[in-house]
Amino acid sequence: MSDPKLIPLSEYRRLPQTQMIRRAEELYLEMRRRRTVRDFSNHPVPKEIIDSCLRAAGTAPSGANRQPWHFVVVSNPDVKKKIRAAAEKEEEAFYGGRAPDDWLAALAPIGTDAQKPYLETAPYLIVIFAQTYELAPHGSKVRNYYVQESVGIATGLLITAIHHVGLASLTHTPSPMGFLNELLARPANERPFLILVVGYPADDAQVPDIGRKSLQEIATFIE
Ligand code: IYR
Repeated sequence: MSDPKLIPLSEYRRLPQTQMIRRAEELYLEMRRRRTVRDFSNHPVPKEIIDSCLRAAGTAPSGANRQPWHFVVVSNPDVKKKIRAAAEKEEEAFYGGRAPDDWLAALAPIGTDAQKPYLETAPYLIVIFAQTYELAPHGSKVRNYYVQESVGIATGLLITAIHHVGLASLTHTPSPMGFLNELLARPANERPFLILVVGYPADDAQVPDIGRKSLQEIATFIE
């Protein structure tokens, strides 16, 4: 029989309904202002801000509470330069023929190409790794559960936290990105999930003129 240790839900705060409605709307209006940015300033960002955002990300729910994520925060210019060089090499192959035509057509409105200067300009690259398994003390593999989902949720919280503090981010997924294990000396049980580029937007930053689906398009209500 399982015998979990249960404790009271003491952190929960129940809010009056009027406040709930206001907070729901306010959060939506705030999140609506988030844009994925590709023009970054090199203006420094205090590390303690990144620490707190990572702590927020680490509160994410995860399969069997394994918390199968690891965040490598890169601010070292030499390491950023190496990541940029390796990522651009993959992107050149992607844009130069590896990507199918439909994928390139889908990216056209966003205007991306193989050049990734922001990987050096932005003060932080947060490289997110997914731990597909753990090693038990005697060395045998212990599998994790719902790893992609768990790390995706943690990444969503991180993006939200970064936006909440007034910074911009970019989700970057060079493909393949196995080079990140080698460059960052991460073990074989970790797979690169994505690179989150973090910093202030450049003063003259521009973003694609694209919109978001309406509530009617993204949700169905069965009452
Ligand atoms: N990784 C490439 C291609 C790319 C793919 C998708 I899907 C995007 O939404 C954006 C870019 C790049 O970073 O350019």
